[in-house]
Amino acid sequence: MSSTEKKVLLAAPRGYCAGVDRAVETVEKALENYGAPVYVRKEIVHNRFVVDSLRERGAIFVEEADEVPEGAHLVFSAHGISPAVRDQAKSLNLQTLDATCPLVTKVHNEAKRFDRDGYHILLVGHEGHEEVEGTSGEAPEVTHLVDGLEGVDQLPDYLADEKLVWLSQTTLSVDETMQIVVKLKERFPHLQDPPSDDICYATQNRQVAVKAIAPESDLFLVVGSQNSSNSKRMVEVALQYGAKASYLVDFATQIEESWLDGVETIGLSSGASVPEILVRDVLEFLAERGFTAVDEVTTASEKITFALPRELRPARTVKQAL
Ligand code: 0CJ
Ligand code: F3S
Repeated sequence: MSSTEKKVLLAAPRGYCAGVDRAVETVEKALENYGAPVYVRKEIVHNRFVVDSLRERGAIFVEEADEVPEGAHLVFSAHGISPAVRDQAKSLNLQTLDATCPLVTKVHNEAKRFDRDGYHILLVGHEGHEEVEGTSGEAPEVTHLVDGLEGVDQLPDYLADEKLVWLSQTTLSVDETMQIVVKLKERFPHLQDPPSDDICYATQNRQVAVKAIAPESDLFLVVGSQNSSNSKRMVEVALQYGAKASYLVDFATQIEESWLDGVETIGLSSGASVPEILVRDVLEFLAERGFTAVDEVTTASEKITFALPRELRPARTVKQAL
């Protein structure tokens, strides 16, 4: 084999996680069962192609529940909602379907429990992200956002006898979060760890796969949207682990020809909200430019699936006793 062969190293796992699969199917099934339109609060997942495709099939995306006609069906997005949003939808008599990822709900439950037990919660996450808004809303009085390393300096002084725990958004950089926690513990040595990882399995697995490929990559492409936290983190991780350049693209058509100048090895992956068809389009685009060899690099296998919201599960057939 020539040492100058152009090739693609394709990361696995990549693309849809179990929570996204469930959220997208929730909207699809709702359209099928109830007919269009079905309303969705915020983007069901942070992916342009997914949102546009569902819109074409009759989903109407709104910012808030008060934009939805009384009695209509409203789906809550994968990123979760605060109790205030749930209450508002109820008061408006909407028929709600909750597509919040169960791994986000797990963090909500931790926040509720620590609030009940008298803790202050330091929530590591990105300001303005819907997931952080939802989780903070579970315990607004005691939750303090820590956005990046600088966020640590902005916190008030907590006394040593005040109970303190950190939780996080599910889609952060694992390495950056650990750096933030180290800094938090320097300031607050009595800070407690969460009972289990809040950064979800899918976010972690996608970052591990990027780390395996990045050192060999002249260019690392991540398919994903600009507002997708987990996809953006993958670009950062690729650069930190040695990729010479890295870009986030929604579509193959956004790849600039100049990015390929002098490039032999391209790393390729996709965020947790990205359908595989978009990766296939990128592979086709690259093959047309001589990158025909594709090696898949697998660092984990994912088997996890989540059941649909109860309202959309097929009715159970009860066996008649003989
Ligand atoms: O927060 C989540 C439940 C992740 C959903 C999947 O990814 P995406 O791109 O919709 O959202 P993030 O911006 O949180 O990565
Ligand atoms: Fe859930 Fe993680 Fe996906 S929190 S929606 S499994 S990125």
